[in-house]
Amino acid sequence: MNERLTFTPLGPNIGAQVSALDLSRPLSDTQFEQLYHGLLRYQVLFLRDQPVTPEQQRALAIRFGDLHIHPLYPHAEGVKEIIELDTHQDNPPDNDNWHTDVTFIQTPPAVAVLASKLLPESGGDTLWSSGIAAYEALSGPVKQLLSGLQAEHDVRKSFQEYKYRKTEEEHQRWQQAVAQHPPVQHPVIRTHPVSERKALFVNEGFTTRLLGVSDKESEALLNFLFAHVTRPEFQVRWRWQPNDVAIWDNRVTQHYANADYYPARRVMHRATVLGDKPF
Ligand SMILES: O=C(O)CCC(=O)C(=O)O
Ligand SMILES: [Fe+2]
Repeated sequence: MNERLTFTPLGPNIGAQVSALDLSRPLSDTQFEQLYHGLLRYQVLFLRDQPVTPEQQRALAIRFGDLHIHPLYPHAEGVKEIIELDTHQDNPPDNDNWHTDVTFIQTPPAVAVLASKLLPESGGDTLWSSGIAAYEALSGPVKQLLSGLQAEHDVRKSFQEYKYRKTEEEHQRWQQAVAQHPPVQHPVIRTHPVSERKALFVNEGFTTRLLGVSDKESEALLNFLFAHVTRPEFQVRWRWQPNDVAIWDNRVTQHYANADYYPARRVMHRATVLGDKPF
């Protein structure tokens, strides 16, 4: 059997479409190796026509490592490792900012697998930006300055209290999540543990401040970096069709879920693979 996967790059810096793979079946070791290699190289991979069940999505994601269970997002029925992002009239999206998933924990996710289940007629694209390309585009002196810095990441920056007051139970869940997730510190520039490539690792979603500098310096530098990662040169934009799957390397990318379709409904399923402590 021919097990060669085909990767079609979607741009020079980030993104490739993968063909000749059926994600509903267990991947062979050869297939998984090629997929993982492709992920390291392209940072985000896209596959069309993959109507995976939550169980199949979990089985695929777990090949990459242990799965994270989100403290706040609801999960797909019967599968607690699959987040259900169901945005509608009473639940507006909250991923419409540039972020890297779950950087508010000591070991942020290495990989995420996202499947489109129900889409608006148009809109709802997702954009990814390469932290590697963003880092490489910086000048030498700025790279050097940032390389010595640590940043604080806080769950409360994206999951703001006012949004979690619909019921007493919801508010309690929020309070518990916050109590269990005190702010953490990560390097501003991280090194990929496998490819050893360097990437910018601050994100507007969760990064609150740079440590060891003044508040004004922190604010100015972070604002520059948050704007820098949004440059189209570092990005790929995906127009979803039903049953697409995106797999991204969450160690070196950030993404933005475009919220231009509201109040139409959009349903996505995400599996999140735990990673290592960034260095
Ligand atoms: O719904 C999307 O397109 C992406 C949502 C998101 O930020 C995520 O799944 O991590
Ligand atoms: Fe996300």
